[in-house]
Amino acid sequence: MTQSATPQPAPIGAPGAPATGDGALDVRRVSGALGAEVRGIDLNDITDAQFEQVHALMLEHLVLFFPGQEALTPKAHVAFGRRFGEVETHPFLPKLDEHPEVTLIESDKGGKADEWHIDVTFSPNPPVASILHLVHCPPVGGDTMWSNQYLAYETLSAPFRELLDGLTAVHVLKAPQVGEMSAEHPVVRVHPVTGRRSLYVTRMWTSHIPQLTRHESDAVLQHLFEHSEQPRFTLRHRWDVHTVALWDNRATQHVAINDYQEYRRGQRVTVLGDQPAGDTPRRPDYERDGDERYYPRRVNARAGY
Ligand SMILES: O=C(O)CCC(=O)C(=O)O
Repeated sequence: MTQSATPQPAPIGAPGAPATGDGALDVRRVSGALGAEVRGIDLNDITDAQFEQVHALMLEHLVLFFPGQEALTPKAHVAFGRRFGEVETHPFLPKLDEHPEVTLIESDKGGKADEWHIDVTFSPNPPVASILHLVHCPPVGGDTMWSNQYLAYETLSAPFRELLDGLTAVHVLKAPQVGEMSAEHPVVRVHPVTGRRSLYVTRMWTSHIPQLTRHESDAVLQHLFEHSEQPRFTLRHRWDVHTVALWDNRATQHVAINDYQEYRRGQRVTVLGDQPAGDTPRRPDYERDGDERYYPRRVNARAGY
């Protein structure tokens, strides 16, 4: 398994606040699978105690929505991200001139992330979290869905989980700006703070499982994609410009629904990553004998979310 030598940032500290709705924060779950709306906080000016609560809530609900944040400044957006760790300056997606840590996701520039994905898994250190502010919404449509990858893993049968626990997967980006990037991660990731296991493969980036034959890998991945995208694991968020979303990229996938024609613009701050941990692969890579049938089937040419 290819591993990066990049030093690991310390995991974000264990939650220091109650996980549900006390203090000044008003917390309401938004679906049975994941997600909560959090009121009573101004992201332009959050206290350390509020950050601790928000962090604990993110670990519990995986996706948080903060209504009433239309006045969020890019500076405060970046500062909020920095509370979780180092923030990314994206290597090639468009950014705000004054704040290069704010990545722009604009529909008229190809910014439609309309396939299920976990952010940037083609990197050895994928982001731990992202914070997205839709500053321009279409009148209708352009919703975003998230899926709970703990649930996706926990609802598989025990023998299948046991097989997956000992496998890795290769994630590939092919983009004109950077050529090809790839990374290998456990198929089942162990969250560095909660210790829970989640499925860590994704339709947009995962190419193959090197310990299996190509045909086995294709079949297993196709099943895992379909399994993890089931409505029962998801929430669907209808945007307005007042709401900011924060998600834990280690235990969720998401997709932006491409059902609109009008301009849509998101501003995203991304918190840089850790190296996904999981079990050591129990088998070596499958011997491919140079047979082209066994080469990875899926190589993507996408924007690089
Ligand atoms: O545009 C959206 O709703 C989601 C964007 C996205 O997929 C991302 O920021 O990774």
